[in-house]
Amino acid sequence: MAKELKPPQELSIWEDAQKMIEKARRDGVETVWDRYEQQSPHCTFCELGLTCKNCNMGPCRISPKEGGKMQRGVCGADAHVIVARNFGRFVAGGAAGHSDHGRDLIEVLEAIVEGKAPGYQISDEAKLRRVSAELGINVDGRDVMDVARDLMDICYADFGSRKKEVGFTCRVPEKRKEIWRKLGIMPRGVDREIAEMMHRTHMGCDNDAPNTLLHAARTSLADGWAGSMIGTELSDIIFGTPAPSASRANLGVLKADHVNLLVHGHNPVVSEMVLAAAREPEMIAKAKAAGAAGINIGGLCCTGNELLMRQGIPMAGNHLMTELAIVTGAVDAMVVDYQCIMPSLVQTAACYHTKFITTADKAKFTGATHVSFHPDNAVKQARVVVEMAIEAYERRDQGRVEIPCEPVDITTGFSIEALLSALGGTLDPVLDAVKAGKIRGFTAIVGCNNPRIKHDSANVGLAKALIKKDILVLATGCVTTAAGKAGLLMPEGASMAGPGLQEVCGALGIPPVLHMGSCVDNSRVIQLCAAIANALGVDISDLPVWGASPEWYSEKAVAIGLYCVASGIPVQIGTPPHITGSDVVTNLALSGLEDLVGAAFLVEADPEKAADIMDERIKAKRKALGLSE
Ligand code: NFS
Repeated sequence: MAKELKPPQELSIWEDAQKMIEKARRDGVETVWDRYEQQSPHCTFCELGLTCKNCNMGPCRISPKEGGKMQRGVCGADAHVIVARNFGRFVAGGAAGHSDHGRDLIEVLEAIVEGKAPGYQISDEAKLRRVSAELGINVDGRDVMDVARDLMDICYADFGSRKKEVGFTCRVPEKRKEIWRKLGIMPRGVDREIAEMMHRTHMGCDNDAPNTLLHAARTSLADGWAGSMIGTELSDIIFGTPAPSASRANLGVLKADHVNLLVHGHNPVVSEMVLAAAREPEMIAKAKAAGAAGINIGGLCCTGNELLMRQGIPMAGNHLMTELAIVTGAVDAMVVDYQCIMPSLVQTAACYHTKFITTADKAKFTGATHVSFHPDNAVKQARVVVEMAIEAYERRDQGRVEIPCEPVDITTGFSIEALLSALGGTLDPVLDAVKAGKIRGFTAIVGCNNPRIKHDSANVGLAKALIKKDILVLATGCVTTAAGKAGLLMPEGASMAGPGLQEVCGALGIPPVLHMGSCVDNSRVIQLCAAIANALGVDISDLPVWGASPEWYSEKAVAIGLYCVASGIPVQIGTPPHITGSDVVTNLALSGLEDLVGAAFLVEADPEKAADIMDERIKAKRKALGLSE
């Protein structure tokens, strides 16, 4: 029997989402919330992490309490081993996603160096030289392409097995590296740690849950300090380092009289080229010839964040808005690369005139139109994509179009470089504000949406609760659009902050929530924490900082959470991963890691309660640093 539909007001806090959920129901279009209801209640064994499909003696599902005695899988694995193995592979999946994205940027850099990437270039030569010098490359007086070639080699080597430590650990405080070395979790090479995790979790290998968990930490560190960091740094070098700029957000960024082309996915390698093609006079003329006023590019999810940070392109929405964007009837084409792209989008697009276009050979969708992108053909393929959008526009039924609201203003572009330059070249003004207690601490709120949680309620709730306590919030990924729609990415949003943060925002003209980029750009967050720790001569775990992912859903989010924790940054999450079937693994995550790496996870769904707990720790950390309240 069909379950009763929940009112849209219970599913999302946003008017644009609520209206489009209603329209989807009117149009007979299924959404993620419908499928979530159909899947509920979820399998308890799976929720607890107590199912194993790693071999063909199974699948097994075990009950830890059956008859008072621990059940075991056919191989003999107990709950702790099964949970740890599953969790380890989950982290490896996330680390692989970010890092393979990073590798794609190395390949673009390589193609640039070899002159085989028309349309791509070194946009920030100063950053190329700065980052290369940090990694020990001689940059003085050398040709830019020679330096780029050396950087490319070093980055490729970070994926391999020849190193004892990945390159960017040069940014990590010495005390932290000592902890990693002592625990045997110093990241050596991205592919190596991921492959070793797959090996360890094969039947009959690592059958000691804490040992598996430590390797999960190592794998995540390879993501944060290598795969993701390479992704961020090379994106800045190739496409430009973000600087503060103004933009807009929500479904109101769609324009009824324009060709609307949404970019979705993660890697700027595709979306930057599509944007460049859409700006070509020839393409604009074609759009006008088709009766449109112009071509409007909007962003979704993290590739949206990438274009927002560097090009000021407006954000149409975050993860749970991707289907609803198409439901407006105004999206002529959605072009995607990889990650966080719901397979359902093919069906959603088929309900309208929307052309759904895939671009990555490693992420094809049955039923989509595939336009294969590579560094050597990207310029040409981007034009093909834009032309498809224009053609689709001609088929658009304006009678089905409903753009549900007006866009809101946001500011973006707070890379570390931009922050430093806004502060006069040094972190001192921020450190002084921290010492004076005007900024009591920092929290990076990162990640996703999840239909388990009312869309954006926790992302926005936590951000508001923290800024009220004079805790400066950094936003990345899908939290960006949430914070933006709530008015928190504008300097005026500081009126919602506590008096200290209000004063700092007023003096510097910044919002209480700073947009630092995509999820890969969480590498900026750990780099910033490391820089602050180094400036104060302490470890990262001594700082009054938190990470948070109130509405996380993805493997990548867990990899981020774990690399933050392993780097000494405690992390709040709204829902637990599938580990609660093992008390050994759960206790390690919630408290045991504190003893090992000086930080652990907090699972608290209520934003106000979470903010209170986070505040207590910030108080304690401030006190330990000798800072007053
Ligand atoms: Ni991050 Fe980006 Fe969004 Fe979550 Fe997905 S887009 S990498 S995983 S859902 S923030």
